[in-house]
Amino acid sequence: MIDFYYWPTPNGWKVSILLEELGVAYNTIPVNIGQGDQFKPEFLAISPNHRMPAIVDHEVEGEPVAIFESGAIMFYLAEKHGRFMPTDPLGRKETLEWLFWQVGNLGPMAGQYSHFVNYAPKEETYGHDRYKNEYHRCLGVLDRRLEDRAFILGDEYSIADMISWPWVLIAKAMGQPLDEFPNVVRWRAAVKDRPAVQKGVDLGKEFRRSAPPSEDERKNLFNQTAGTAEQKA
Ligand SMILES: N[C@@H](CCC(=O)N[C@@H](CS)C(=O)NCC(=O)O)C(=O)O
Repeated sequence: MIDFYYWPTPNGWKVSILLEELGVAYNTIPVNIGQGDQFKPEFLAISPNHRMPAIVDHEVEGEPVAIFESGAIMFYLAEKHGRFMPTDPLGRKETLEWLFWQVGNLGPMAGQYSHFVNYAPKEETYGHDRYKNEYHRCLGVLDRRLEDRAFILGDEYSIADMISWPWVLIAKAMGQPLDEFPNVVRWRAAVKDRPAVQKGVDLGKEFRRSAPPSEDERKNLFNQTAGTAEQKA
């Protein structure tokens, strides 16, 4: 059994989608990031960067294995189950390139853009425009990659698609139309059609935010410093 530390956000969906695609048994442990669960010492022992998603794999020889960072989790699970990732050295290299691209580019740029769209004072335009442009640039990279491929790695759907898709799913909600990225539009629809993807995105939907964050939630989510985890412990 896998313990899955999760909250329904694009970063959480990457792993819920993969777990659903694999059809493995998992036990969801909600990490309410608005309430500050990400700073609890027991969670930090699993995820030292106080971010979800994280997993603990109990189906191993010896002590259970804790894994944090979505890219590492997805690589670990794909390798363990021998699915959704090529096995030849060049194919593995390409998988790693696109996983690193997502966690180092598309994810953070979209995440910061979302922050400026949803939470920053409206007069703050420098940060908003900086991340809007970077997100736009990443969509262009993805569109070019998909020009002559059905999926990011080629003909086969893989963890590279699962990790990138959630941050493209929410493009329109963030005010970024996709019309100028026709290959991304085609790919986004093909991935969305998969029943496991729908199940992954629906996981914990009852916890999704329906209103702007309260003052307490803003205190937990924003203005974090190196001392925050200590103060909360
Ligand atoms: N690079 C990390 C990013 C994870 C991340 O940023 N998770 C957010 C939710 S989308 C989180 O846990 N936020 C808690 C906080 O901001 O305090 C990954 O890909 O796993």
